[in-house]
Amino acid sequence: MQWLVTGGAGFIGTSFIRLALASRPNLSIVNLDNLTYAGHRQNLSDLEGGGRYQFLQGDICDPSQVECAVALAGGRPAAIVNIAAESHVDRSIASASECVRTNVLGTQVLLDAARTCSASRFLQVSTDEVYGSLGPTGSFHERSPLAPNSPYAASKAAAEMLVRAAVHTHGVPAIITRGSNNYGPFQMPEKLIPLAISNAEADQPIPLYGTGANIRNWIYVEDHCRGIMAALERGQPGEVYNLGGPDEIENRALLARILSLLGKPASLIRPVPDRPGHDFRYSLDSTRAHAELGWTPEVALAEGLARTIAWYRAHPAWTTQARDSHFTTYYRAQYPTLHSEAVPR
Ligand code: NAD
Ligand code: TDX
Repeated sequence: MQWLVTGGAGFIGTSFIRLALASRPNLSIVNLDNLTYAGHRQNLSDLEGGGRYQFLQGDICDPSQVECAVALAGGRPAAIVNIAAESHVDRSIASASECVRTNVLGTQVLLDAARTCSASRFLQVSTDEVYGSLGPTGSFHERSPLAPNSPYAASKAAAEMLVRAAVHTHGVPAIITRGSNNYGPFQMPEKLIPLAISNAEADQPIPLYGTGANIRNWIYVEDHCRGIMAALERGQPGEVYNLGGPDEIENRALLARILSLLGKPASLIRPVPDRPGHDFRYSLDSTRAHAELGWTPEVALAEGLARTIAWYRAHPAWTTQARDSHFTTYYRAQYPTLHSEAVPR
């Protein structure tokens, strides 16, 4: 059995490919990834040459490169799993065009390919951000209205609409999963948890947007990947499944916890201007995935944070190459008030 996975050199894609190959002995995977700043081929380089994993550098927006990937995956892959995206809300606020190109056009190109090659399944990895923002109570369920607030969230919602249209019009057997905030190994230090860990380890200030009262629903990346597998293998085409983590926490409390685990002072937390349009709270009701897919997240925040910190401590070279000169340019522009204080390495 062959699958085509996109974005496998990124954070979630790396974890997904490892999990899928480890748990399905007859599976082989082609990973199509164009290696943006967020893609790291070396994450999976130990799998190359082993006969079950092939890396192809290519753009999901380019139909001919997608065609090559489909051919490499045997011409009719059992599944196309679209994990590739421009995934960072702050970058989408600074400039939306790349996000729209990859997340919207790229999804359509892949849907066209799925239709042409008659792939048995198409899975679109989406996000809780398509629902917009919650107040202090309640949770989003799959029938909640979509009300995306950032350019990133809007591009992911647009991609979902194209998936829906492909199912409805062309009968593409596509499934959508909506995951909550992921954390774990291999996450780019532009995102809150790895940014906090890597800055704190270097005794550098950690930016906290606004009051820090915003709440996120955290899921350990391997739990999310098990959910994607469950939806792919047991989900119904045309359906949507929420994959929410077990814990919700305010950003300021999360940073305090991370600093305490690292043995670093809370004084490293530095309030910075709020993110424009900052969603207050996300919370997913995953009853459907529990009932219909038999999926439930297993890693609580305390355990997941301990594992994540241990991973970053064991892989300083990975963080150093992720925080390259491109990252430093981004960091200076994103946090001008912190930059005058220090530029973390
Ligand atoms: P990431 O930024 O770490 O990785 C994205 C990967 O996609 C990179 O390897 C990059 O090189 C690749 N890519 C980008 N543009 C491409 C293109 N045009 N062609 C081919 N490859 C391209 O992202 P992530 O955090 O691993 O997120 C993966 C997916 O999961 C995204 O679709 C995202 O919307 C979704 N998601 C993420 C989270 C989260 O908390 N990180 C939560 C829910 C859903
Ligand atoms: O420096 C920061 N300071 C800060 O307070 C950063 C980078 C973030 N934050 C806040 C903003 C959010 O409330 O922390 C929270 C988490 O921020 P991010 O890590 O940027 O994640 P978020 O914006 O919630 O989006 C993530 O979850 C949903 C992923 O990046 C998306 O790809 C996914 O779809």
